[in-house]
Amino acid sequence: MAADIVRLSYPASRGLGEPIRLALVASGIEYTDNYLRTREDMVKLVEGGKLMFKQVPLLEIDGLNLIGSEAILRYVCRKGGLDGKTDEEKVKIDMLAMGAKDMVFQNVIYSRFHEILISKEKAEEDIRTAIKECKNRYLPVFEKVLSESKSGFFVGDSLTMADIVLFDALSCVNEIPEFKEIRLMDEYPLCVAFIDHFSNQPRLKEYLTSERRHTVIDLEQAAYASRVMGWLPS
Ligand SMILES: N[C@@H](CCC(=O)N[C@@H](CS)C(=O)NCC(=O)O)C(=O)O
Repeated sequence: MAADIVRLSYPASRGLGEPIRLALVASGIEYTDNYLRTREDMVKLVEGGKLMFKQVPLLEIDGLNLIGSEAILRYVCRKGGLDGKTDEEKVKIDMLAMGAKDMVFQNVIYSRFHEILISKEKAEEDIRTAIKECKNRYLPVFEKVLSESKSGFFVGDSLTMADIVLFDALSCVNEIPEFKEIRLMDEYPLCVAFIDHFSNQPRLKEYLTSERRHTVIDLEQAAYASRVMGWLPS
């Protein structure tokens, strides 16, 4: 592959790939998606030797094979100048990004996989926990940080990695049917306004309204990703 080609290998879903896609778009870095559609695609990639721990996402960029979603995201954000201007900004970005990721991955996104791989009861328990955690631990904090922001962004006066990971997490919470049903986000108007603010940023607006933007995870996507990863038989 030519050294100037940037290519992201991941299933055709948001997952751990989406913040990387958003960071590439926000940084103005052109890339192609190498969607893993089948188990064979994943096995071929593993056998190709580019995946340090036999896991995706993989970003091929600058002649490097980058793995680890957080390492990749930081690399892209550094290239795009989205990594904060001072040490204080950088550590705030990391802290907020960690909270945002914990909010959605531990219970919300895993619930879809648990429904397929474990049971519906486990998935329902995940969602109950997720609602409690969102209300008691995460969303009030994000709302407060935004109430103190003069720029409309989470850290400093311009878009950073914190906004990318927060957007990924908040848009997931905003779109998940169980959360919509109880109108969870109505209690956090600044978080809702942030989703809109982020969606209207240059370059991101075009991406988010294009067919390249995947829908929020559902059971069908979880089953597809599970087959690609080998957690379910093909
Ligand atoms: N810590 C890694 C986790 C990556 C990961 O679990 N990737 C999954 C897909 S979402 C995978 O490739 N699983 C295949 C396997 O574990 O064999 C990261 O953040 O990139």
